[in-house]
Amino acid sequence: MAKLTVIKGDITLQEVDAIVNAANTSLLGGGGVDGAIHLAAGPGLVDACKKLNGCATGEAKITEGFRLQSQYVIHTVGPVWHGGNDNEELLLSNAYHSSLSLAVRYGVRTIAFPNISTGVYGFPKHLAAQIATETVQRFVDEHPSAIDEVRFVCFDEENYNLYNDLIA
Ligand code: AR6
Repeated sequence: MAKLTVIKGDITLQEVDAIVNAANTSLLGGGGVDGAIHLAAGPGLVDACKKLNGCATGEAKITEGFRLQSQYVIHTVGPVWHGGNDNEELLLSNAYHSSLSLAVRYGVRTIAFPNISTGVYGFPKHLAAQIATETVQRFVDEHPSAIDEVRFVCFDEENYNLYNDLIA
């Protein structure tokens, strides 16, 4: 059974099979964690992304990790928070679920997630952490031997505390 773990840190430094990027629908880079991942991976990453034809919100696509420690980057797109009546909760859950499904298809056994949508996309952090942990727990329960570790990499103290409380 997979372990769910929580750390405070930088996702670009994680030694896991795949890291997940909180991208936008163009997949051509941006700020926040997306900018950090592209910077660390080097220009090969954007070249690979250009071939993917973008990504819909809640879906996921995969590339190599280029200069990263991780073999793969899974690019997903979380929803922009518009107040909660625009299907945001389901779309955020879908982003986690799609990323995990793709990971399993590529034989990924260890995967690290950032706190998708909780930066510039404005999703309330507590609700996002609940959705993330519930979606991941349900997935690993349904795929008990597929994944060894799902690591939530929190960049800010507030998310770190929220995840620690939920995982404990
Ligand atoms: N490692 C881990 N987490 C990080 C890092 C890092 N190096 N840097 C930031 N975070 P955001 P979103 C956290 O804004 O809300 C981009 O421009 C950050 O503290 O990166 O999904 C894309 O291109 C926050 O908790 O992503 C899209 O246009 C979390 O990552 C848009 O932002 C997500 O914040 C996506 O917005």
